[in-house]
Amino acid sequence: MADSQSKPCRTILVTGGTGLVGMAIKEIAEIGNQTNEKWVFVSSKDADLTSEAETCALFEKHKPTHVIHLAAMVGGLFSNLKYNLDFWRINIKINDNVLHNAYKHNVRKVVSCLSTCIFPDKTTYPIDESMIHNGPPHDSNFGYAYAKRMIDVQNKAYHSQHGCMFTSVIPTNVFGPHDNFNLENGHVIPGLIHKVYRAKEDDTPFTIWGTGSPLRQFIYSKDLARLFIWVLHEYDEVNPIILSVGEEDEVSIKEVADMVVDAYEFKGNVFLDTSKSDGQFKKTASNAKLKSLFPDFKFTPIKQALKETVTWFVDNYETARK
Ligand code: NAP
Ligand code: GFB
Repeated sequence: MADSQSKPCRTILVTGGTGLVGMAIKEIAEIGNQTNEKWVFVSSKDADLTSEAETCALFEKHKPTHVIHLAAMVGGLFSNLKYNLDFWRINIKINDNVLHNAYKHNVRKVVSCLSTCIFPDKTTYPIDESMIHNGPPHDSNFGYAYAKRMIDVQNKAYHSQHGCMFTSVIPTNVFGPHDNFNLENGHVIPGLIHKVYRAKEDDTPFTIWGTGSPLRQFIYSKDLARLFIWVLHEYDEVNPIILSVGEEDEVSIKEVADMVVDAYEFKGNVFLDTSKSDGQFKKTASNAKLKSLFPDFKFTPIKQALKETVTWFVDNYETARK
């Protein structure tokens, strides 16, 4: 953070700065405490980024030299199944407004956020960075996936036409404090954490949706935050980089549900509701590029990260997004 004595030589604007990933970056950036950096975390209350005029005014106000672009319409499987059109339209508008204003305001570097769900559904595994545009994404989230893919197209176009350093990262499923724990539109881990909380409180069974067999690589928001800051400082390619735990750390939905049960020491009944969709079976990603560039990075073990997230949810139950 910049103190009042020294003039920061970098102003880093974080769009989506109040969400799961933004709050984790805020925490890690504060620990890093670099005096030549001023961090500005914004939400839709500061500017509705679907509006070109509000986006432009935000850039005029803060004059960022760097942008971490997180703002998006975000949701879990069941929200994506219902709102593919909204995911497409809202995210396309936000991304175009942010990237074009970064260009117009001479931003030196933008790091945007994609997701491993944007890769082709019919593919070989593990998926790597070269495969983004190789075929249609899973049908459940085609609106979100194509909107995110277009960030990569747009980054390449700004680079080829104007020489801009606009890049992107591709995280797997994220979880941690400040997540969206809403059961209708949130992701699986916050959903499981919320459902076990309720089952324990009400002495009712805990129900996992789907068969529990799909596989996922989960990344803790605080690990993702460390990697985002490393990308901002050290990674200078327009092509994206996958930010993921290794293939060996992929777990099934049932396994992660069992870990949540253990974190709560929940002793009640557990059911699978197989009438609910499983979504994409897997999207196993390779972290070989990350490991080659940042070999010493250590991921938090998933059980420890889940325990910390459960503790945060219980401690912040009244105010958590749910
Ligand atoms: P989140 O917790 O839902 O936060 C979304 C953020 O975007 C909030 O700060 C929100 O502000 C802001 N936002 C939404 N619509 C906006 C608008 N029209 N104008 C301005 N700001 C707006 O999401 P997240 O999980 O942190 O996701 C961050 C990024 O990571 C996204 O780009 C997402 O696609 C990507 N990602 C997430 C996951 C995951 O599992 N969560 C996985 C891979 C990639 P308000 O609070 O004011 O609405
Ligand atoms: O995190 P999630 O919603 O999304 O996980 P995806 C869905 C998987 O978890 C499915 C099972 O297999 C569900 O059947 N599941 C079990 C649950 N219980 C629950 C629950 O309580 N809530 C939820 N949500 N699922 C999303 C994409 O895919 O991944 C988005 O749709 C986004 O676009 C995100 O990119 C990272 O991993 O399937």
